[in-house]
Amino acid sequence: MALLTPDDLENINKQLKKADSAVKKATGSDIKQICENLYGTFSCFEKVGIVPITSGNGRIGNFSESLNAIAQYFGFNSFITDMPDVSGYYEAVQNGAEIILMADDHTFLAHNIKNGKIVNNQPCTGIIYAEIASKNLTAESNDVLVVGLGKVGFPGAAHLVNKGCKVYGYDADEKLLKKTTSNLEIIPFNPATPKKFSTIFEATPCANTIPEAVLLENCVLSTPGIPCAIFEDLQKKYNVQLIAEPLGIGTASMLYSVL
Ligand code: 2YC
Ligand code: MG
Repeated sequence: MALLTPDDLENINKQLKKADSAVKKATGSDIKQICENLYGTFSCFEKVGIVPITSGNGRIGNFSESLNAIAQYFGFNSFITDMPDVSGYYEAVQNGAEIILMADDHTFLAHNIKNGKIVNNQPCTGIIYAEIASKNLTAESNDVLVVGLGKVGFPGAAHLVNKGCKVYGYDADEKLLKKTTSNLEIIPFNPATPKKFSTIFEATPCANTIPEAVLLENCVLSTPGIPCAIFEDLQKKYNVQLIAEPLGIGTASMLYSVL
C-alpha cells in the first residue's frame, strides 16, 4: 500500500472543503449526504479515539491530526490519545471512545467497540468513490470505466455492478483483469480500442493512468489514487470534474459504515 506523506496531508481541511464542493457540483449531494444515503446512518457527535501507531515506518507527520480534523468536519467528537500503540488504545477506551481509528503500514481500521462493527479503509474508500461516480448528474449513459481492480478498485467495481452500472474494467495486471472479469459482470476494457466515458473511477498507485482517448467533455473522474491519475493540462482541456482527496472521503465512509 502506498504510504501517505505529510505533504499529501497539507491543510487537509482546505482539501476536504474543495473536494466536498466538487462532489456537490458533480452529484448534487455533499460527502456527508452521500455517506448517510449509502449506509443509512447519521453522526450524532459520537466519541472517536484516534490512536497513533509507531510500528513499521512509524508515525506519519500530520496523520492523526488530519484524522481529527476530518472526524470533526463530519460531526464526530474526536480526540487524539497522548500515548501511541497499546497504551493509546487503552487510553482511548478509558476516555470513553465509542469508535477507534488507527493505522499501521498495512491496515487502516475503524472499530465501533459499542456495536462491534469493524471496517478497513481500502474497501470503504473504493465503495465511496464508486458511489460518487455513479451519482454523476451529467452522465450520458450508465457506462462507467474502472481503472485499477486491486484492493480499492475491485470493491468499487463490485459496488457499481450491484448498482446496475455497465462497468468496463482495466488493470495493468493481465491476470488480475482476467480473474476480475470472470468474477464480476464487467467488460474488459482494451486501451487499443478505446471508447469515451462521461464517468470514470480510478484506483491505482500510479500517475497519469487516464488516456485522452477515454475523456468526454465535462466527464467525472472519481479517484482516491495518489499520485493523480490525470495530467493537469488534460483535466483542463476536457474540463474534467476531478474528485480526488487523500484521506477524508475514505475516512468518512469508514466512520458512517460502523455507526
Ligand atoms: O501515524 C500513524 O499512526 C501511522 N502508523 C499511520 C500509517 C498509515 C499508513 N497508511 C497510509 O498511508 C494510507 C492509508 C491511510 C490509505 C492509503 N494509504
Ligand atoms: Mg493513480
